[in-house]
Amino acid sequence: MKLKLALVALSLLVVLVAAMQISASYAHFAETPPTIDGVMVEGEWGGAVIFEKPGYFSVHVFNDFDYLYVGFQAAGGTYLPTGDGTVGIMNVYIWNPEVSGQGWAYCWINRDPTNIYLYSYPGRIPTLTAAFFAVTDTVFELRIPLSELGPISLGDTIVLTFLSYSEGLTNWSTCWLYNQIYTLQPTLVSVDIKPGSYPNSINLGSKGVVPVAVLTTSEFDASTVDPSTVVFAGAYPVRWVMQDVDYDGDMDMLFFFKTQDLTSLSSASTDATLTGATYIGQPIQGTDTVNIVPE
Ligand SMILES: [Ca+2]
Ligand SMILES: [Ca+2]
Ligand SMILES: [Ca+2]
Repeated sequence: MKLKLALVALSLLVVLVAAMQISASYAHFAETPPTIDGVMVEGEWGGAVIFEKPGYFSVHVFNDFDYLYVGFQAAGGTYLPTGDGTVGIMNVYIWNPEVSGQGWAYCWINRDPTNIYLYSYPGRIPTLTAAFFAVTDTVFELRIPLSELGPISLGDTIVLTFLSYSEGLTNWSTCWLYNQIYTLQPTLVSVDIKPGSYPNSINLGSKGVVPVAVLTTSEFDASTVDPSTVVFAGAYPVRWVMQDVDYDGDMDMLFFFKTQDLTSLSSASTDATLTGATYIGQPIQGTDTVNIVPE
C-alpha cells in the first residue's frame, strides 16, 4: 500500500514539476557539518540557504565536498495541508536534472519515526548510506552523499521537491508540492597563477605583486566575479583588470596581490587557492600550483 501510494505520488510529481515555476537560490558551503540527530539547534545550520513555504515549513540546505545536508522544520506541527487527523506523509525528492531516471534520492516519511524510508533510484532500494533521523513528527535532518546523486559536480544544480499528503488520500488536489533549485557550493573555477609562466615561482621575500587570473571557460564567465569578495592565499587584490590572459579569445579576470600579503603561503606550500563570489552570490574557488623559491 505504501509503495503504491508512493508510486502514485511519484507520477503525480512528474506531472506537477513540469508545471511548477521553480525558483533559484544560492547558499554557502557548509564549513561545519550539522549533527544528523533530528534536532535542529541554534547555529548548527548557520550559512545554509533557507527555503520557506510560509505556514507549512522551512528547509535549510547546504553542502560540503562530500555531502548534501537538508534540515526540515514543519511550521504548524504537521506535514499535512488539511489537518484532518490522518497519517501525514512527506515525500522528499532530491534529484539531479542532468540524468533521467537515476541519481534520485527519495525519502518517505510519516509521523511514526520508525516508519521512514530512504531510497535511491533506479530500483527503489534502500541503498543510501546517509545517516537519517526524525525524532519528532515536525523535524528531520538528512545527509546524502553527493556520490549517490549520479554524475554531479560542485557548481551543478539539483532540485529538491517536497510533497505532502494524507495516507489513503484519493483527492490529489489537496496535497501540496514545493520545489526548489539548489546549486552545489562552491563553483570550481580555473585559476592560473602567473599566467603564461610555469612553474609558478613565488619568492615570499619579494616586494612585488603576483598576478593571478580567473579564466573564462565555456562553463564560467570570469566577468561575473565580484572583485571585492576575492581572497588569494590570505591576500586581497590590490587591483584587477579584464584581459585575455590565455589568448583563447575571451576575457579573463586578472588580479594582482602583494606578495607580502600572501600570509597563508610558506616555504612548504605547493598550491594556493583563490576564493570569492560572483555578483549574485555564488561562491567560487580555484587552486593552482606554486613553486616557492628561496628568498
Ligand atoms: Ca542536528
Ligand atoms: Ca601559471
Ligand atoms: Ca581567455
